[in-house]
Amino acid sequence: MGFLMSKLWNLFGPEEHKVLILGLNNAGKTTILYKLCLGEVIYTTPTISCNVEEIVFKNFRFIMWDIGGQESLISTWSTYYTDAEFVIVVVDSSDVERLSTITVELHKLLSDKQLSKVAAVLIYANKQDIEGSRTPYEIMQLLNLTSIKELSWRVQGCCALTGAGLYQGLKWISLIFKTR
Ligand code: G3D
Repeated sequence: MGFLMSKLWNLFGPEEHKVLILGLNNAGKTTILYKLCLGEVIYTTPTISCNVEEIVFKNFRFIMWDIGGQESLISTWSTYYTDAEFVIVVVDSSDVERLSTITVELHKLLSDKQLSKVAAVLIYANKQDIEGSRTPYEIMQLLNLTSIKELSWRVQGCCALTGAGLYQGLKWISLIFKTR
């Protein structure tokens, strides 16, 4: 009976999709992940390898992989790419100095053949609450997103501490999967 139920759940339950959350350390990746799944801000420590959580939203089951973003870990990102269907890149909009680093890493990862199943990328322009942060439009320009023609992208301004903007991003992800 249990086996039958699990088969039926697989057939009619929420579709499962692997989503990668990438970005430099301190961008707010882990804060976003736990704000989305628990609705609260948790005390974060630097992610050494990854945090994996499940978020069920609008009949989709997103398995979210929050990958460590310290410089020494960036070279390990590709070990998580297998079967990924969606990429979220989190940018600290107040950290102007490192925007060029994340621009290089973003374009590098989007040209990786292992991510061929990825049809769209969401950029969370995080920390919009900090004075002097770049706006989502400025982030779009600085990341040179208009040069990306092969897949859909969207910049969503957000503040992980209050949750502002996070669900709009999640809604866009579910729309992408609905229209595939
Ligand atoms: P990471 O997982 O990308 O490395 P974290 O980043 O989620 O660990 O967040 C790094 C720090 O940024 C944390 O502060 C966290 O509270 C803060 N932070 C995350 N999102 C926001 C935001 O939208 N606005 C502001 N002002 N701060 C944010 P600490 O002090 O714990 O290092």
